[in-house]
Amino acid sequence: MKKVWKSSAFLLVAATMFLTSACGSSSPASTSGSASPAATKAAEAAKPADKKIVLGFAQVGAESGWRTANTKSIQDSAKEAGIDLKFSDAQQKQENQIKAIRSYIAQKVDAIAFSPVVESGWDTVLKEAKDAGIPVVLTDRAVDSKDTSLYKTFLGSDFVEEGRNAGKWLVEKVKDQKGPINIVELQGTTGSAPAIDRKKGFEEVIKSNPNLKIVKSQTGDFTRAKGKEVMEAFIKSAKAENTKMDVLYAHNDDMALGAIQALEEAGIKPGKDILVISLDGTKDAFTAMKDGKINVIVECNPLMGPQVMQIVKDVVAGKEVPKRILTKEGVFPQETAEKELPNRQY
Ligand code: GZL
Repeated sequence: MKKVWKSSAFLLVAATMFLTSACGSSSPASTSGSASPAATKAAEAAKPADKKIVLGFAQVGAESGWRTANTKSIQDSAKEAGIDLKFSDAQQKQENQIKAIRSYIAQKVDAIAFSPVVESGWDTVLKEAKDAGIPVVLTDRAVDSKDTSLYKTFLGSDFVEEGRNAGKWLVEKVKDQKGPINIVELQGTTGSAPAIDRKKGFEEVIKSNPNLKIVKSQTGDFTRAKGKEVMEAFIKSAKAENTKMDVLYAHNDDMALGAIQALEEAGIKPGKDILVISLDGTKDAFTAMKDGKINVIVECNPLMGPQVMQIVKDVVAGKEVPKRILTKEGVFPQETAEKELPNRQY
């Protein structure tokens, strides 16, 4: 009975919309011809229970172990939730993500979710989605839009706190050590929220110890290959300048693992000759930490698929969701590696 009620309500709302638009439109281009957002929302809310939600997801790329795990979590959870997922991989290019969002709008999906590769440059396309009455969910990374009505919520980690946690571990670790203590930093993708905020949080904490100084800092674009390449350049220039490198702060595991390869090839023992701090918490990084090559991992949880799907169902049903939803994560020093490794799911 409920289903019949649902579908007749749906027809009633749709009929109203049709009549409104037919009466209102002087030309197909005129905005008065489109149903009001309220009518769209009402129609969505009356979506027959058996009609599958269609979600368009624009993923950053496949640049790291973290991203691969995040993609799997999104895809598995959509299947589990009975949501029809349209998925795109932007190969870390903003223009590809914008293209994908525009195609989801054209396909009139029920909702759009994406992890913005960089913070800026989203207002225009998010406004197009809003004007089309399609709710947008930010996952993993934030945008710097001033207009927060352009998205329903941002579900992701607090990257500044992750940076602070990395800094706190280091300040404690070297509190009795004489200076100078030189830090080299492998930053994530330039302009991305995690790169900006992990740097910000780390610097905020280490300034409490004047012995700690970031002497080299460059992006490794969150990839293993680039992390190795940049670390090779750091090693070369440190040798030429005769400066020591005491700490590596890598914004993700893949860059840390690439850097570890470069260090070992140069005869430098990672985790011993140079402290290694990494973020994410992938299995490969925990294995390296168990082998003594990483000193601490600050976790960043990619397994947000179930939460994303629940949020999508809520926003399509017209329910209010919190503007900011935090993912939960921990800090794992080297001595926890052996015990924690079997628990790692990504
Ligand atoms: C963080 C995520 C970052 C990971 C990297 O939430 O955006 O992007 O730390 C990934 O491994 O490439």
